[in-house]
Amino acid sequence: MGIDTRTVSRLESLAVELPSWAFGNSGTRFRVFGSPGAPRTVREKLADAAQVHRYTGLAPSVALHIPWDDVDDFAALRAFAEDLGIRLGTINSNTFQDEVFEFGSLASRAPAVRRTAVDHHLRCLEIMEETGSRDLKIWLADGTNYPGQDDIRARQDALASSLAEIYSQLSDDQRLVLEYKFFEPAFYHTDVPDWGTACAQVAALGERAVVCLDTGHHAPGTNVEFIVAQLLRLGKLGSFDFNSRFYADDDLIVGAADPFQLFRIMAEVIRGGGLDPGSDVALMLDQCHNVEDKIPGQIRCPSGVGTMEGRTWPPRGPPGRLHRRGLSPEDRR
Ligand SMILES: [Mn+2]
Repeated sequence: MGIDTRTVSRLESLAVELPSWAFGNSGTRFRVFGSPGAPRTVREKLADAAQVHRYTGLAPSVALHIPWDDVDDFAALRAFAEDLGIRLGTINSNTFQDEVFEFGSLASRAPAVRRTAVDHHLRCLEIMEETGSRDLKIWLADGTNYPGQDDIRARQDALASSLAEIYSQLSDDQRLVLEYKFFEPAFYHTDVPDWGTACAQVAALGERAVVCLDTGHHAPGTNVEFIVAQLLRLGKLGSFDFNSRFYADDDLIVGAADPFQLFRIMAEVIRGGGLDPGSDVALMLDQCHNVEDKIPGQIRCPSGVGTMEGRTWPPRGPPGRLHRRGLSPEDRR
């Protein structure tokens, strides 16, 4: 089967957003390991991301995480990024590390907690005006650990009213993107556990509210490409967070665990028009590079997605320390 010209033009316009947090020091839930040259500031993260784009031509934008990437002057940060040949992309909110959110944020039934969580998102919308970002991405750690710990139905109503207030403040060219994950950190119920719940919540908001599908956020054995097909069919597939997993939310390099799954997913994206000119489906990486170097790790991914029309696996990219780790004591520093 030959590659037709439409495929070539699709590949030419392919763009995969990088997450700023993939460049910083990372680790497991037990320890964060430092690596030499890890960026200390958001500007250094942007410089690393620009390096990935320089090598691949596929990663022209960077997603920011608030408050991790908060700065005093976002207009200056935007200019800094543009000088590097990239732009600022999706703004990711964070309501999972502050004391006040111990028992939930947007889905909390405590009005004061919900107020704080909604205000954080309104601050993110202000930032988006300065960064020129289109998407506000929301992933919530909200949930419970035990049956009866809280009213799971009332929490859906609380979530709906929180999202409605945030959505009402979007400008015409902005989108609210709701990301689901089936468990963790909550282990009994999660307030946005699956595509159906995310879809029901955003459908109630309006056209500019869509779903983010993180490829690592499903139960083992889930047919992810079916979800892709269904969300595209409903006009609700807003964006991807690409990564891969063997067990749970492993955040490994996309396609590493099951390259053929990535092929099946991209086949449905293409069949559903998700890569057509003017499509609104945003592709992003959401990975954690713990054993591989971070810049080469990111370089491997966009090129991996870009070569899934059946050519090369593993994708080509500058070699990292992937195969040298553990051999030399210096590598352990
Ligand atoms: Mn994600």
